[in-house]
Amino acid sequence: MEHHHTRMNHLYLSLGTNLGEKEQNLRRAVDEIEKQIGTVVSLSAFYATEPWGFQSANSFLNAVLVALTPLSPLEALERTQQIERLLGRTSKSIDGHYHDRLIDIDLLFYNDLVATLTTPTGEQLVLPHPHLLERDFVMLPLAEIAPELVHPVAGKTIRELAG
Ligand code: PH2
Ligand code: MG
Ligand code: MG
Repeated sequence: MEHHHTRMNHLYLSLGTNLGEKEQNLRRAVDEIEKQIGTVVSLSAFYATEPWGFQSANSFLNAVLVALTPLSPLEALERTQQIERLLGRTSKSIDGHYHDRLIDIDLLFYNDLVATLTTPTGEQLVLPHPHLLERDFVMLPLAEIAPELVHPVAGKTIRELAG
């Protein structure tokens, strides 16, 4: 019998929550990512962080993970958005105005892909995530699990960039 191997891709995701049972929200998100996207090969600690880019009384819990996935970037985005809805997220940021949320799952890197992709509904997916370098709530957990990862645009490692 012939064996067909699906090519596995390294997908880096950022998770954030600042409402409800935050630790449980992150754990449920990780479980669903395992079920719907692929094996989670590395997961950072959960970092308590202050809201960045908007005012809120509700502090965040953030984490970063790497999953091995057979999915394309747009398929993975569709699944992350489905998981956000499953976990109770009702609204998205509009024009860069952020708000409190039960769960946010963002795509950070897909292998070393540099691309802007358009979803069937006309949204844009930019990879690598265009704001990750300026955000400690992403860079610190990322430096924990992937210090040697080279940012394909900056051409430097996460360790160098987080320093
Ligand atoms: N997410 C944002 C905006 N601000 N701040 C923190 N601390 N953590 C986040 O996950 C976060 C944020 C946009 O999605
Ligand atoms: Mg986000
Ligand atoms: Mg998001």
